[in-house]
Amino acid sequence: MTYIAKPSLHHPSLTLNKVGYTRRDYEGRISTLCAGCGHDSISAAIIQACWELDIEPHRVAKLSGIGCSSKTPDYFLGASHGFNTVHGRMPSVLTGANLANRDLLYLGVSGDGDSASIGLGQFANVMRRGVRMAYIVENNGVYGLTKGQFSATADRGSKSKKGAVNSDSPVDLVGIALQLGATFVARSFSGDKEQMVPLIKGAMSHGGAAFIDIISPCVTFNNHSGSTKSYDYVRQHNDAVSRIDFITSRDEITTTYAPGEVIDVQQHDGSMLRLRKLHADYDPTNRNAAMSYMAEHQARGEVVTGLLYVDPLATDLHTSMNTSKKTLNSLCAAELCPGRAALDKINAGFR
Ligand SMILES: Cc1ncc(C[n+]2csc(CCOP(=O)(O)OP(=O)(O)O)c2C)c(N)n1
Ligand code: SF4
Ligand SMILES: [Mg+2]
Repeated sequence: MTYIAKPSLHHPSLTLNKVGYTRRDYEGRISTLCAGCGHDSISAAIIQACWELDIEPHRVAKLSGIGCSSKTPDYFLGASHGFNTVHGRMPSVLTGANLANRDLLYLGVSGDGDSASIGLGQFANVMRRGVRMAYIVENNGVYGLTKGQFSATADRGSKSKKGAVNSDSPVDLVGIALQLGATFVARSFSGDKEQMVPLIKGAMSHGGAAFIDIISPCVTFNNHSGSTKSYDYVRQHNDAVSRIDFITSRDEITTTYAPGEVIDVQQHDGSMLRLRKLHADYDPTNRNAAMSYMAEHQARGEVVTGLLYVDPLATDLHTSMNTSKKTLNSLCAAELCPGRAALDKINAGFR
């Protein structure tokens, strides 16, 4: 419960990362979510990823909308910047914050209702603009917080806990992100921490818009037979395209897999995504091939997980807008004012 404070004292033998923090320093308050909710497993993976990446907590800004999923930033990275926005409006607030301060690492956390229902327009625009961020949707196919109505990602024909059948076609956020130009697109499952942690590390080190759709079962309203977002369904239909390792530029890079089975993708910051292919025909650097692969496998009822697409040379909104390299609050008056001659020229252009 949030009113029970976690003890701030750490055991002196806890391991420190390279910037001097224990894993506990990346935790937040005690979760108020239902026991067994997939969202808590995602919070644990975010904590692990940020600790292993040696990120100083004050360098992260976590933003969310409204929903059980959007409550979770309270439960991790308690020493980071945070902003809980209006339902479905997290992407525009994140975009503004990012443009004002390009030095922070932006982590957007949202739900399928927040991003695919009310917030679909904002989701689409933040992806097509290439805002540098790691955007995670904790996808359970329902509005968990408001008691289990179908969300826009619920599959046609899937059943609610009370037996109602969903007759609408689902919104596929992975397909939209791929189509609109996101440069790192992945899908994972909250029950697979081994897959989630390197994906989150890769997304947080990526140079552009990184999106991870994480199927995250709602144990209270959407974990029955008839749901396609339940623990049992995803375990039975999960088809991983690759197993991923994340290697920071500081680590020694060694090859541990047999040649021919491994693809190394180096990101702009020097970090390496090492993919052990499970499907020989899968190429995560080909956007069109990724889109048709996803469509084919989805039609067979498979939930494809792993790193689906990455553009290692991705650039972001700052590059396309040619913005100042400095954060807005560090620009002085002389840098903000172009000078009398330049202003006269601009004014003359309006006459
Ligand atoms: C503008 C607005 N409309 C509706 C609501 C009611 N509401 C709160 S959370 C929510 C859905 C949340 O679903 P999702 O994003 O999937 O999160 P989950 O709880 O499933 O993690 C809705 C409809 C609201 N808070 N604000
Ligand atoms: S209602 Fe569902 S989504 Fe919300 S905390 Fe409970 S299990 Fe998680
Ligand atoms: Mg939901």
